[in-house]
Amino acid sequence: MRAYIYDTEDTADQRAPHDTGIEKSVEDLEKVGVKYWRIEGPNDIEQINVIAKERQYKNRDTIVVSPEAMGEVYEEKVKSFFSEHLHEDEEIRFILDGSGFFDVRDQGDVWIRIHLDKGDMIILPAGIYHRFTTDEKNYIKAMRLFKEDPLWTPINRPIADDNKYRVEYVNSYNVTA
Ligand code: KMT
Ligand code: NI
Repeated sequence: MRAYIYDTEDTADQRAPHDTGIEKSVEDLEKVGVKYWRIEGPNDIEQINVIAKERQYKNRDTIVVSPEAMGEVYEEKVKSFFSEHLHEDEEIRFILDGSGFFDVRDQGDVWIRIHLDKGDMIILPAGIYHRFTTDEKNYIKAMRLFKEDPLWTPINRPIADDNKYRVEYVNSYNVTA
């Protein structure tokens, strides 16, 4: 995992690093409610099972985002994952293989780019604005865990600004936007 401020001036493809070189720490991520774990070794799935049980995740699936797995809809899918949105429930991902970027808004509405690869696990809190993209390797395999079905649907910005989960999030994390 590596997190840094995303360079919005850089007009390269969304999958390019957009790296300002300004580093962000795990503590910086915690300040906006993002949780991060490194889960390695032969009992990785058992560790996931413990977290899933504690946090009451009932369902899970595995998604592969790549041109090989998705065929001609790959580019379209990657663009849709990159539209800024929130969820009414946590978004939890465990990276099984490959790599990709989760971008999250900080308290001042600045994009933090989080590069994840195999063994990284992340939880984005309900109500945080974020987006996802593969990186230039165009391959990620991830486990997605779900609590409740409808709460997992993406709600795009700015429609979500008045959403009660957004308002709760803004109030709990001192977010200005
Ligand atoms: C998301 O939330 O955008 C996704 O699930 C994308 C695939 S998970 C790496
Ligand atoms: Ni999402």
